[in-house]
Amino acid sequence: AAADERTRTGLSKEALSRAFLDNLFYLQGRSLDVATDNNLYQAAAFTVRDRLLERWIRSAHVYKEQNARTVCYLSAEFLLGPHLANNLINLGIIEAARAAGDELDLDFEQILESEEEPGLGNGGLGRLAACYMDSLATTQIPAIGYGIRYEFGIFDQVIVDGWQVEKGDTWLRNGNPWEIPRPKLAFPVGFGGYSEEYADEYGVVRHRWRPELQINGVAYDTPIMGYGVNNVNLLRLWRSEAPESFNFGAFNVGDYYGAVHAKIGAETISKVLYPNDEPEAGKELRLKQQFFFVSCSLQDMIRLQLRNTGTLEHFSEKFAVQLNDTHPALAVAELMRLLMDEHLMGWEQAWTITRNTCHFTNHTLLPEALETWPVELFERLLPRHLEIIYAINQRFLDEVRVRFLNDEARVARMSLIDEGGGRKVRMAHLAAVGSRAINGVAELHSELLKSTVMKDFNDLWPERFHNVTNGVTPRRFMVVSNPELAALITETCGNDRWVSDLESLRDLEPHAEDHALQQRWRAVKTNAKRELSDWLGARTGYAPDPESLFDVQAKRFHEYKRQHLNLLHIIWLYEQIKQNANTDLTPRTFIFGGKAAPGYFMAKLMIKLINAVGEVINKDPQVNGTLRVLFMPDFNVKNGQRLYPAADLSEQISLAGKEASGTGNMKFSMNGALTIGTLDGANIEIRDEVGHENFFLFGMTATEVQQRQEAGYQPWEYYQRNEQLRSAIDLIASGLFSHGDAELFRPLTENLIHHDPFMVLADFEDYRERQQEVDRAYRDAHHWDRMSILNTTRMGKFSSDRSIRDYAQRIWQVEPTPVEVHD
Ligand code: 26Q
Repeated sequence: AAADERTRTGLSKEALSRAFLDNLFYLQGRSLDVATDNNLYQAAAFTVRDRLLERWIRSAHVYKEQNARTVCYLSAEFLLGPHLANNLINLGIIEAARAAGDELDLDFEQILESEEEPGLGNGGLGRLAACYMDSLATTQIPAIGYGIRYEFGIFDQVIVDGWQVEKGDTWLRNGNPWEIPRPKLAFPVGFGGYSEEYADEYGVVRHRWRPELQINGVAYDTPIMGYGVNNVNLLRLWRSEAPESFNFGAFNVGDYYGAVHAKIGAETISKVLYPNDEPEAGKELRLKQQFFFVSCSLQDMIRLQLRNTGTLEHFSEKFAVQLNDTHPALAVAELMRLLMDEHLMGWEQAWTITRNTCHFTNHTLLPEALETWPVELFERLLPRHLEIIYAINQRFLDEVRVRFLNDEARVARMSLIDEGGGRKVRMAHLAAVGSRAINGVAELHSELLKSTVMKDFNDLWPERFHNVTNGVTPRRFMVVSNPELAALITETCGNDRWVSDLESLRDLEPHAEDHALQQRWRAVKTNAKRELSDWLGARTGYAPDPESLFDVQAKRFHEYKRQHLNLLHIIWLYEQIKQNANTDLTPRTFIFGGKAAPGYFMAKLMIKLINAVGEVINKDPQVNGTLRVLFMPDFNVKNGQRLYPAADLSEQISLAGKEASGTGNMKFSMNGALTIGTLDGANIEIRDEVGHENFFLFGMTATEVQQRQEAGYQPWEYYQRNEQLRSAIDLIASGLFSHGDAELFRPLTENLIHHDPFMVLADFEDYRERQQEVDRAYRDAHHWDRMSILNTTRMGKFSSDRSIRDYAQRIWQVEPTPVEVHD
């Protein structure tokens, strides 16, 4: 017991409560009676952090001793969400902490609520990186996440008059108790200047880069705790700063304002996260950000390797770099430069190391989302890297010419440089050429990757292509967000093994028929719906009926995700009610959530239309509560955690072939929502796992989509032929939802009728029919509950633990390194 009494490490209720009061007093300068919510939160966070630190040091020590290969996950985004509850769960002390809070008469939930979430990502890709950090620690794989410490993360969304308005995110304003700044751990990063040749002491011709400008990247470390293990991994985010010397230099020549200006320029690099889907995404600052964090991260890895072994010869045996999309693809060129120019290695050896170190994950097939950068910009910002890219390209294209004789068209297609209309560097090609393995994020996506955007590469190197289906962490998305469901599952299983072995939920399957369990399952769901209803009521003025079917679509706004398909169906239902007051409908609450990129006009118009339709329907006495349409403002990790437990139906309705995987689909299903969805991304695999009879399928397949497109798709024909579809579109165009303004939504309706690039009209009828089946199915409570239970129990495959084990075995060739903690 004595060991457990230690103030900074003890896990008992008493130790926690003593540590909490200590931290409140000595770190916040407050006693309980005058503490603010933020004081209480900070004290709690430091109490938990203290307990992570000893395990963290221990892990670092064991990893070094065992000399294990370290996975370095390079990502421009980590969408972490709140830490406190998650760390309490992973440490296994949430109950002790709650009890300590109760004894001090504190509102535990309120303290958890006070945390500002680090929103350092846009959506799926950033959240995936965060789930993978959790699973890497939980599966005991030594790993470092490398990224950017954005001062401003993804914007906060507020809705004003139905429109999205962006507010700056100020997550750091109250300080961040989870990070540890490492001011001494900093690396210089160059920009601009020129590249020169010189002869070394042996007369060997070498290259060096003379940058015009240097800035510093400073490390900020956040410990990432595994669940039920002592492993703690590292998330190392870089903040940009002006080097001290730079300022003094300017002072000496008397250019005070010049020095201040340079300082601001340097600090701008890590200032703000770029939203995706921006029309002008090819911004210079974005390329600077990418190079900045890639260079710092590789320099850090090289430092570690030299410290541990004194040589870089075995670098690729000690580090596996995973490139999260092309955002860190510059790693290929920068690792080559560091090895050759800074560490004097020859080309062949450097190339072998680079190729054995890097691995590349692709997250999209949308042509407009494939990154390219103007050669001119490269020349100006990264002249030496452009040289290296040219040299890689030359060798690579020679290889292509040998394999495919007299096929210059293929050579042009595969080149790292797009020569058509303004020369551009193709980042996906750079990543592919420099990587040992290339993977997509769901079966269908990986197949399409091989047959479309990466076809030529698959012809050349088929053995490099893999699929690793995405997953999400059941810790955050079940245990943290849905504690009542977690408790019911644990009680029914007789243990909580499922939390780190999600496949074991299959043991519950026989209970799906059990009426007593079904009833408790439904009660848990209804409670979650009631909580969400209260929350929405306080924020939007409408508190939906928890007995109604909660139908939820929550994800970034994009035309390919087809929020407007959902909306057309709602309008169609509304018309049914208007035409016949006795229409027999299951009461439904439609809930939307999601942000639109600030410059994406259509996406913002879709948000406005949802709010406009909601305003009319929710106020119409004839609807009489049967239909409700709500928009949850500011969908982020925290708000998602309120949504997933409360959903009955999950909308996964993207046009087949467009959604690489989706991960929200998994979060909903784990929490017992049924899915209405297309055969797209991971939906296909989810349906195969949960059983076709427990999934509402509609729409064209990816192959049918392609055929229809090739045959010349005419949305106008659907509009003319389908009277109900036409009247729904016409209702929008009439101005009914815009106070008579027939112009407001015209860009949307005209686009649907005449272009409809994501084939909303083609899939409408099938979608409507499947929604009718949903309506009927919900009336049979026993049957619905059974399907709901089976959706949860069959989700084992979609734990990110499984994804990480796939990467570990098939891509990285790494083994778990358990960490013991001794008192
Ligand atoms: C690129 C250039 C300039 C500025 C921004 C960007 C940028 C930033 C973020 C481009 C794309 C993203 C994010 C993409 C993303 O989230 N993709 C999603 O990844 C998920 C995880 O694999 C998949 O489940 C989704 O299907 C996919 O859309």
